[in-house]
Amino acid sequence: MSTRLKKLSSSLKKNNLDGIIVSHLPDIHYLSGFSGSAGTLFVTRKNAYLLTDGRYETQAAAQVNDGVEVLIDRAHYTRLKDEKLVRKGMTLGFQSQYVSVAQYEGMKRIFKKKVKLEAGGRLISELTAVKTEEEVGYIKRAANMAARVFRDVLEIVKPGMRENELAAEISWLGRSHGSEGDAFGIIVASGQRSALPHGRASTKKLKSGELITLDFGCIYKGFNSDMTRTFALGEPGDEARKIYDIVYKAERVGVEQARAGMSAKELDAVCRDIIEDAGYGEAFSHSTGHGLGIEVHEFPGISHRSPDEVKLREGMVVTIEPGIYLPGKFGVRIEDDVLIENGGCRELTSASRKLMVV
Ligand SMILES: [Mn+2]
Repeated sequence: MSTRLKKLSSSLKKNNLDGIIVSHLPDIHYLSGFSGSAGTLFVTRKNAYLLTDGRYETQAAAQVNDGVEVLIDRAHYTRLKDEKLVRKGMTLGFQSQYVSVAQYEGMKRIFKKKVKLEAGGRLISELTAVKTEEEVGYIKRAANMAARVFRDVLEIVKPGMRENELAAEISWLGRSHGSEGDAFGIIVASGQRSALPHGRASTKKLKSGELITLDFGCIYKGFNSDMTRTFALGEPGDEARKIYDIVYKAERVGVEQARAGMSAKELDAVCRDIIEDAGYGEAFSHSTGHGLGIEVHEFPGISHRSPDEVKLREGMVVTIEPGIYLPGKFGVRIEDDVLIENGGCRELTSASRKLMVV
């Protein structure tokens, strides 16, 4: 068994589970090595089985890690029962946050009352949240690609270009620097659209004097980076500079303060307090950040709504991304990725975060 599977097995034991049914594809990839688009992974305290269909027979055999047995069958739960891998009296975890109602009803129908099903998704999200040195290296590499893309963008961006043309350039540049793809739908939000926290690139043309917010990420070995920069196309004016300074200060204080042992809620408050004290609390309408790794949004959320018991742990990679959005005017956000360490954090994003005027 791989180290990742061994860690999951020992947490099954701690949580009195005999096994766990993994349905979420990024988690299946992380745990088994299989990257296909259909599958179920069943992990017990000693073994792991990947169920997938005939389309993936060759790929699954080539990709799975040592100790994962591949079963080719379209009827995943029935096969688990028929092979007696799922047996009477077992207590099994499942990923309640990802399983559809139809899948859940299928599990109940096929396993009948013989098996007890418990929500166990937390076991996997806590496992993927803490990165190994090697995994941090992958995210760092993806973050470096994004930083290079940003430098390139500043060279080519000009008034008259459409937001979606710039998004296409970002995607192309990312891949040309080695990215496996876009980490998520690229955000290019210019002028008044920059007041939309999630303004996907549109057909709007960029104009001189506007602020432009870019939010995008690269992927290396399945691990994502996530970076936001707001820059100005020509002199943006005093109000924009003032708002930029507040967001910059909030982001920098967040990076200075982030460390293992602090709660996610405390880190959110460190950034939020700066923005509230400046009088823009209402204009910071989202949480401060999120875990980052095999998915762009992972456990833990860095939010004012995070439960007190969610603490930052050494080895977690999180984003810090405060913003201020003034509808009808403009918005500013700065986002960096950091590795949580004891006593502090290490920045993984290398792009300049001063206000760039191009
Ligand atoms: Mn983000």
